[in-house]
Amino acid sequence: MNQLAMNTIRTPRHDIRNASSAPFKAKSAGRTVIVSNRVPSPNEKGATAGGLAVALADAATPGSLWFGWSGKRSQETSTSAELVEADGVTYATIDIGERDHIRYYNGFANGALWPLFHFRAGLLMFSRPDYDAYRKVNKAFAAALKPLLNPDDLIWIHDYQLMTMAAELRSLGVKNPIGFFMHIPFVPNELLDVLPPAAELLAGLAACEVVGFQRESDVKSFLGSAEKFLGVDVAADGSFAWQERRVRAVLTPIGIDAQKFAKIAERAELTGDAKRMDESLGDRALVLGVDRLDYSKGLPQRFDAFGRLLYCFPQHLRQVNFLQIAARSRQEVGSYQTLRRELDRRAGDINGEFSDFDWVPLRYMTHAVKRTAIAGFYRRARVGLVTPLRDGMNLVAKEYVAAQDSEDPGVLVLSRFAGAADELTEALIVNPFDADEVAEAIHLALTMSLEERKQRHAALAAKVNYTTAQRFCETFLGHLAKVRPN
Ligand code: GDG
Repeated sequence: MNQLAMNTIRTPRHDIRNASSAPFKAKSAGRTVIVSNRVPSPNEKGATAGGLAVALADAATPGSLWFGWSGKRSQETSTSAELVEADGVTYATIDIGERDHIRYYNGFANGALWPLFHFRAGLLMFSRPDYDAYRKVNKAFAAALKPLLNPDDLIWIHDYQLMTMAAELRSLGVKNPIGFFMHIPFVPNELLDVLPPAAELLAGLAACEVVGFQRESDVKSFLGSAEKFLGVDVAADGSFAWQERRVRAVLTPIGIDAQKFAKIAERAELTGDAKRMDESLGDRALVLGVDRLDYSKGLPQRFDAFGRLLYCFPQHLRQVNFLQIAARSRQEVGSYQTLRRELDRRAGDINGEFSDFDWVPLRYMTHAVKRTAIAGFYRRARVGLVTPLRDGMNLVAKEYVAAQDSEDPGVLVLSRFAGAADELTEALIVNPFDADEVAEAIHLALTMSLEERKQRHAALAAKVNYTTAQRFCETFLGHLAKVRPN
């Protein structure tokens, strides 16, 4: 591929002087129409577990429309939406049929796309009926959205569950600018090749004018795959011609509302949850992991690394507690059930090996915790362990940095396979497959001087305060607003 094709559009990074705090309004007369698999209920906007809903709360400004699945499974997939308005935002949702949902969501999206796009081809379960249901649901989404559209709307589709929706909208005659943002990694064409409908999925994305990614390597993989499967020529600016439009790949890493999160964390120190945590820890240091229970997050490897810490650095015995919050997700998918059993076993092994009658090193829970409590735990934690085997971005890493007390901050240990590692270079960057390397990083974090902790944290906080959720929305929609109608 043309080397210059890598020069994709980039936001100048980390200049916090230019970070605006005013709510974003796309420079277009039309509305922003957000499309995502799940639509948060209006009352819990921004409060749900899961990165996408949290980050998109900023794009759902008054006047916008948020379209997607209601969360309800019905007899059949509906093709007309129910509308609810709250705070000036219209939430439009459809129900998905029970059987379609099992095949579309558990089957193709989470049984085939999720593992493959996290570089786990060995876990991929492809079946033609699952893929047919995926196409059917994407088509139903398009059919239900079309009557709600105005000609000057900007349509912004999110994530791997909806890769063919833009193509369905085009075949219904929709001419509006369409953008797509991929929250998870994109794989090199050699890996994508194992997926039978690879070319159709790419054609689905190529029905958009703007396709956004978390990392430079994702942009590169997408463009390389477009060359291979669609036979296009990629130009120096990272764009290519496909059917009657130009498709542009852009780098728009996602972020959080760091200032708001910092305030939540500060206030959380005063809550009952924080006090209970303090009492239970005493003088011991807290090492913390917060993840959905997902094999991409590297939890078995993380448990092993903690075991290696206790074995190789016995000075930490009785001085440290590792809390892993691993909220259950996708429990209908077999590989998630297997992971849960595996973690139960490893947690038992570690606690059996190292516990004393009055000290248990590893606390492991699989139910979700309130967002405020999590913010307070981040602030209390001397070490934030974010060690996914592969992750689009990982917002937990950014939340952990935002939650710290800048006068006595904790240390982030971060996998180099998380998108966040491209930006958060002052974290202790590790290879999560190497338990000893991660154990050494935890040891270093636990023994790091206050001065070094403050230096690292100041640099990280500046970045997290720059690449915010708002800037992410602003940058992506800015690209989309520039698209000229066909
Ligand atoms: C996808 C991509 C990308 C976690 N446990 C609880 C809880 N959480 C919250 C965290 C954080 C969010 O969920 C998780 O966000 P991540 O970014 O870490 O991960 P994914 O859900 O896999 O998100 C990812 C993201 O999309 C955005 O583009 O960064 O790479 O995989 O906000 O705090 N929240 C509550 N209770 C929990 O127990 N309330």
